[in-house]
Amino acid sequence: MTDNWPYSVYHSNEGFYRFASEPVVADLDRDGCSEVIFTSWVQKFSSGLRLGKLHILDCHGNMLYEQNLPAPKSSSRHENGALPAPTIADIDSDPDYELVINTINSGFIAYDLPGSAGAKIQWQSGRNRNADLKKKITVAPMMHLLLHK
Ligand SMILES: [Ca+2]
Ligand SMILES: [Ca+2]
Repeated sequence: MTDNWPYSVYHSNEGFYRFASEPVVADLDRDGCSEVIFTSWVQKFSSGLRLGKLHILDCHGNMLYEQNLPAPKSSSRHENGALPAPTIADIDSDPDYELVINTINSGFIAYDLPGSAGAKIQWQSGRNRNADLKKKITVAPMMHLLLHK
């Protein structure tokens, strides 16, 4: 299969700029070709509605899935999107993983990742901590920053 890297989220026919978040990586269906999962956000607008998307690419940079993120919660906002990397985690204890996304104008959202129960998670979040999930995480340095601001 032909590689489609670099993958561009900007398409001039949309008429506005679209930017991409950091990615996470997982072979969701364990076919040996890892999926690259990220979100996008859009140029600010004063009217109309422009939405960022959830993007899932295959290991060759071909789009497998794209879906608009929700509309802004406030009617005074005209755009939505997500800047940080999504996080892959099982948040409801069903067999499949979910994708948790921090959006600009609609809060935290979560999507099911159907059929992902046996997924091979390679890069789980923006601060990838899945190298050893059983290992205790130390947050002391960040706590220090927060407490002594
Ligand atoms: Ca795959
Ligand atoms: Ca789940």
